[in-house]
Amino acid sequence: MSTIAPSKEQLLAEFESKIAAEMKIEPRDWMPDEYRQHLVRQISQHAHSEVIGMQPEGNWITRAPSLRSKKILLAKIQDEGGHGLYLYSAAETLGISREQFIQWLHVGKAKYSSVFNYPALNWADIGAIGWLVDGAAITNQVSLQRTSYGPYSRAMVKICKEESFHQRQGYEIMWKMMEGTKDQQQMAQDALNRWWWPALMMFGPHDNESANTSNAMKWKIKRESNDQLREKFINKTIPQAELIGLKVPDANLQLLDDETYKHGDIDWNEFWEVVKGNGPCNQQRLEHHKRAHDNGAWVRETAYVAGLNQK
Ligand code: BYC
Repeated sequence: MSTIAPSKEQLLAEFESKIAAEMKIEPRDWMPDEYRQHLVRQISQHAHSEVIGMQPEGNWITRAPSLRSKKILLAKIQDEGGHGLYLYSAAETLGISREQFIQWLHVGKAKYSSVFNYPALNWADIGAIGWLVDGAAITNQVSLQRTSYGPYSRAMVKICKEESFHQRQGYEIMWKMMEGTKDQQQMAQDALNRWWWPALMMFGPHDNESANTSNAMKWKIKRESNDQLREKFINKTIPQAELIGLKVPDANLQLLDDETYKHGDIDWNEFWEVVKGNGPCNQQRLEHHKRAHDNGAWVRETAYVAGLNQK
């Protein structure tokens, strides 16, 4: 008995009906090339962000002000490395090797979040990163738990559980500093001033400038747009700042009748310069990653040989 292979039209119709029915697309399912490429780009960039994001914080492990804060920071940074690994694994299910993803990062073909190209100058910055950068990341990732690609969605569920601890770690640092001396309060305010706008930029360009959003929404890769997520983050973070006596550095902020905020203009020139590689730490972050990757070659080779021996 001969079986007739389904046509591309039939496969596409089946794919679209799964998306419409809120079913997850799994690695062995047929998917359009554009859907696969979109996911390869987004998930690998997300993985790179987690791993490069370890650098600004890693710098402060040896200078944490107490053993308690050092242990918490170590655990947090280790979590970020783990998030990178879940995400590389999810991206590899799309048929591209981890080596390839890393190579694309090293030659500048793959991006990572702009926010990690800013320096962490003092301990208050560790508070601001946890509170604002992880806070922004969670807002996005909670939404991505419902993404249509199964492995990405499942990675997000696990990551979100850990990220909420990270956000609290950062907020606790800011809150303690605001209960401290005038100098400590000033340090916390200064860190908020420097990290607020880069945190808002993490959500990407406004919806009308976002080249990838239309396909991402059609395929339910993204469930909410860049602006919707940014607004959510702003509306929940401003009351947190006010509660501990911090002032969000936006002279044009307006509280609207429905208790939401209208924010001032974001400096998109700065954003695109950082994305293009001209931020304060782009070069340093990438060089550090390349050096660590080269220094770790023997570990990968040993693990590979050990893996072959087991076969
Ligand atoms: N930075 O069409 P758009 C963490 C690019 S780590 C750099 O709106 P899309 C943590 C964008 O890629 C977790 N580039 O894109 C770790 C596109 O260029 P390409 C961080 C950006 O994909 C350690 C172009 O601009 N979270 O939590 O629809 C310590 C046009 O944008 C950025 C993630 O990685 C940016 N901020 O939406 C602490 C989230 N924004 O690729 C914490 C995963 C935009 O066409 N990613 N671009 O050349 C996403 O959710 C989406 O990709 C984005 C952008 C919302 C970022």
